[in-house]
Amino acid sequence: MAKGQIVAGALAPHPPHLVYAENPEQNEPRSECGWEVLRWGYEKLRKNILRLKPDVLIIHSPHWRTQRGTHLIGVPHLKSLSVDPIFPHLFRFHYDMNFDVDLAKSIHDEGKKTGLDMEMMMNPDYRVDYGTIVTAHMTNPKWDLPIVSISSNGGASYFNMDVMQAKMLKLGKATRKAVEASGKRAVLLSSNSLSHRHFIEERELPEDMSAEHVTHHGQYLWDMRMIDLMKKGKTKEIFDILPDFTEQTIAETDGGSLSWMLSALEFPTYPAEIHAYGNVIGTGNVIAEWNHVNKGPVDWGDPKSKNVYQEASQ
Ligand code: 2X7
Ligand code: FE2
Repeated sequence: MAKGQIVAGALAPHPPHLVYAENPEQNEPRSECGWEVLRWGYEKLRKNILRLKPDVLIIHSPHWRTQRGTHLIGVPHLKSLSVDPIFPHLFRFHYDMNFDVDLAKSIHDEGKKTGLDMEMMMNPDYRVDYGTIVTAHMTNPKWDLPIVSISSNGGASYFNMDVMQAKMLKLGKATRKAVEASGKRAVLLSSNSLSHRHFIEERELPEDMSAEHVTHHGQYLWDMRMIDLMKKGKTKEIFDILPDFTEQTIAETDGGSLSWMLSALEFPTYPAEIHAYGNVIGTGNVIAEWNHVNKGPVDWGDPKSKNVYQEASQ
């Protein structure tokens, strides 16, 4: 069996507004439009990573928070209704999802070997969190790839960010080992926004884009600093400033999704491709891709980029 590989990683945020604005048949509420820049960014991300012919999407979500340890969905199929607790008028999504339980179990086993507290989630009536669903839908609206769903862990609030980061370093390594042993091509998705100060009131029409902007300039500066580091390939520096960033922007990076992904990608030093930046109810969101086969943004005029995709189709 050929060695498996992580073909890409992406920062793939999950504001339910993006699904609402797309009007897929699975979501009950209807919208007129909204948050186009981010939605067009997802279109570009999708095009690039699906062309890499992945076998599986691995999603780490801050909205599945397990206080003790890391859990992975261990049942092959789940179908139900997901309602966003804060935006139930935007997100009532009928999901029907398949999970790659073999790969989830291998990540679980590899994590255990490194001393992490790991658990397989075996409840057949479990309700999947909206973070995982939004990221999965926006990345692959055809839903034709299985998912590995990984919980985030409460280490940052029980202890501190350093404890959480140390755990995510290990979880990233465990994920990489498991993917390599699986023979599969995996895309890693870190499901989180950047700056996370919400407005506390919503416009009557949620998709009224004349009201959408970052909560305040200080938050914007933090977002731009993070994006600049992504573009320069300085992912170790991102990891190092994450505790400060998280505190100053009350970001959901305290859940560890971004730290996990950067560790699994072995802290890329090549530039990420920034597909979009945009605000959702005041929060900052970036769609960023680390093309791990091309080792940098895809340039369609460059034969090296084309080869990456040709190899994937063979
Ligand atoms: O969970 C979220 C989020 N991360 C960002 C914006 C709006 C809603 O929900
Ligand atoms: Fe969130």
